[in-house]
Amino acid sequence: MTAPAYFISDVHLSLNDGDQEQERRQHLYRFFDMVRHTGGTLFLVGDFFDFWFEYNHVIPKRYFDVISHLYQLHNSGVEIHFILGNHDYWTNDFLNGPMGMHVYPAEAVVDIDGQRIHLTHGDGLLARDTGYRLMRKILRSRITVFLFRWLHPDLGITLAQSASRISRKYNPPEGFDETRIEELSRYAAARWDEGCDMVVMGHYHLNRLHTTNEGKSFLLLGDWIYHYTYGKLEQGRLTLETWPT
Ligand SMILES: [Mn+2]
Repeated sequence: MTAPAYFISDVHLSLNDGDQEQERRQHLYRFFDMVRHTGGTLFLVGDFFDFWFEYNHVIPKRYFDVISHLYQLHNSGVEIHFILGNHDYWTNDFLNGPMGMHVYPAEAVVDIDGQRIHLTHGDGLLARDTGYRLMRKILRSRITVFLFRWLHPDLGITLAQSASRISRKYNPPEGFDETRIEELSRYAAARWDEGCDMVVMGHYHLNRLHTTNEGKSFLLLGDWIYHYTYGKLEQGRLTLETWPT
């Protein structure tokens, strides 16, 4: 894995490709151009797609241009690592097959630029997420995936689109941010104790970088809906950057 390393999460690329979505994608492709220019490694830290489900013979065609940009980036020599999130967990053999991406169904620990990094999308980490963790188990179970796969893709993808719209409505109110960050920081500290230097996480749509005096870092990546933030690791130093929009 070569430096610099870039980290983005929660782009939530939509299957509804209106003007706003096209504009978001243009920002993303300009970001990809920058990564191609510097070279290095790109980490997608989950919920890159708002909905990704691979059937045995079908992938969502509304993502054709995204897929093609990712493929060009891969072909230019940039290694792409995809840590799956709660919106794009259902991969099969396409992204890590012909697309040449490294796919991680749960968290990943990687060594790059002299740093050991723990990467996780971050969903289900809070104590209050008990109900969510159960739902996640069901949604990811072999039987659910098997049954969903037998729905016609036009029906399955439409169902998933409306489910994703509903789950977006139930985001916790802003006031919880500080307590959530405190709880997530404890998770990060436990990973530091295990020997990791940096913990990088998405999901919460919060952008925050905390570095201790000992040089340990915890990065919450924000998103590409409101914040357009990304992480960059260069010469052993982790920064939180904002893409100009
Ligand atoms: Mn998420």
